[in-house]
Amino acid sequence: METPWWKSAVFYEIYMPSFCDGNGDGIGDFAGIVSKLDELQELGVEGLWLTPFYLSPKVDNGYDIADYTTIDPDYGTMVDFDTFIREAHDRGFKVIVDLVLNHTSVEHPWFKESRSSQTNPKRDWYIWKDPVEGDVPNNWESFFGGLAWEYDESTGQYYYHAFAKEQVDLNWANPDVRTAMKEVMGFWLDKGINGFRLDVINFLKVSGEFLDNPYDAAGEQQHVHDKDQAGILDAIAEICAYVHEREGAFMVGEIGSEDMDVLSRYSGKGLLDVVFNFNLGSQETFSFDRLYTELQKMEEVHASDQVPTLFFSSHDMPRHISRFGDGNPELEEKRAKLIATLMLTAKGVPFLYYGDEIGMRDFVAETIEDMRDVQGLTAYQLALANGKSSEEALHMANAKCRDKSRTPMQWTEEKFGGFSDAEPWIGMGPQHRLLNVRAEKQRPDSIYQFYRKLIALRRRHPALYGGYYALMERREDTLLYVRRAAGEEALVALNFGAKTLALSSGLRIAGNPYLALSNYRETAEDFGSFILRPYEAVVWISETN
Ligand code: ISL
Ligand code: CA
Repeated sequence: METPWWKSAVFYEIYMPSFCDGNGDGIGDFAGIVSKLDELQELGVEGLWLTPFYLSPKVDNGYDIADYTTIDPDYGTMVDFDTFIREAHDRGFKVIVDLVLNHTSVEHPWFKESRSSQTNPKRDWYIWKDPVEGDVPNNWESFFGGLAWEYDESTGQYYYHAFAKEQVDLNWANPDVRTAMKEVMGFWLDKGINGFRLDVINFLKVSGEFLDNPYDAAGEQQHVHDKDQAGILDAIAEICAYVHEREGAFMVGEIGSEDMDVLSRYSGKGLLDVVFNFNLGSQETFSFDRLYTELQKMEEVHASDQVPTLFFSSHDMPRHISRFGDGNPELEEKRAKLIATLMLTAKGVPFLYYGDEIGMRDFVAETIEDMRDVQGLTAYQLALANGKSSEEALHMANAKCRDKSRTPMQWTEEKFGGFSDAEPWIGMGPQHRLLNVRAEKQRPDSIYQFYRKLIALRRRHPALYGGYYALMERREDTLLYVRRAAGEEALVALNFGAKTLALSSGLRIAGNPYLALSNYRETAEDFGSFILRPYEAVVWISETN
């Protein structure tokens, strides 16, 4: 059987409103993306993941869909979408679209019908419950803060929402919901897309008993009854069977779980192709021990037919360069290149987040008026309701706010970064006049140039994406692994520590290895006496026949 395309692809996440504005209204769109496809080709990525672009009131930037088969006018028209797909395919890209199957917007016609009366045929498409002793049905909390139940005056029941109250959870126990969603998936597959990124796919089912969730010692609610429920795999298998009928269609599921055993249930034969594992890349500050432990767990748990995912930033996470940063730009760049090398050469499917290739830094809202994210704004309102001052509330909101990594892509040193001629919908990221594609193309040792070289190297060497992988060992804060494919072997050494290490003793690689990549300018090219300087990343490759 031919190896599926996604096993060798480098994916690139495009956050729709922030990539490129083609019509000058300050919001990214399809025309803008089309104008940057040559740039993406130059970078070398192959898979494009687009965040939701469907009709939406955008309470949660499109993760609240009001019509699954209409393009939101902010992003263009269906003609613009078709043009994008054609232009992307012409350049050899594969496109995956982000689909939110767990919930719809309150403005979706299905929900409007559902809420119109208790006897409406679509009532059961959502999760409605009677009040219990005049109050909410149980203690389930929303992931954005506050309770997950909203009372509907006109019909006297509560509806369930795992996220914002404008994002209503569908009832996946109802077979009509499944059928409707399969039709939606078929619609986009017919349009020529190559797969789906499935939002919060482990949330599709909630416990039918609606028991209260427990709390941990710190008073945090444990989501025991509202995700990863019995029967969830049947629902996922049903949609996977439907999608996989199409040649080469790829499915990546977003699963938020710290438990690798839970995670690994969702992918494999008849299920999702891969799932996002947040545990590797989402640490708040950098810890080599934690990184090493997570890589080991990934090795142990993933069965041979399972492929992990590798990512360190996304539209829900602060950027890793800021998160792991210490204010020293030179070290931050070195560490970003280390992370890049790990993402692109360890075992797994890499997902690069737009802007990470130029070292874009996090944005922090200075006033509440600058804040856009519903999670941040909800935290602000809850803090005020709890008697906090507006200053304290802003501080607490910023801790939750996901705007940090959602600022406009920085193409040039211009006022709005070459993203738009008009004021963008969200503030510009820090230092955008310095950190931009144009400037980084001119600097030979920029993060951008490093990514470009790394991606090209990976494309030339199957050992770096396929075949054998062994997490060898750690020496101090250095990570070592070997990769092997027919006719070639690679050794990757990543020094996440500040100490210089002499490494040659005891390290073995077949053939005559040559230095294929380093994040230092001058590196000794003799494997026999090889030394790893602070924060150095190197890739040695040798031909073995
Ligand atoms: O559930 C979590 C942890 O167990 C969360 O981290 C959750 O996985 C995450 O918030 C889900 O994100 C996705 O769905 C949201 C949307 O706001 C995000 O942007 C999206 O990536 C609701 O659709
Ligand atoms: Ca626009």
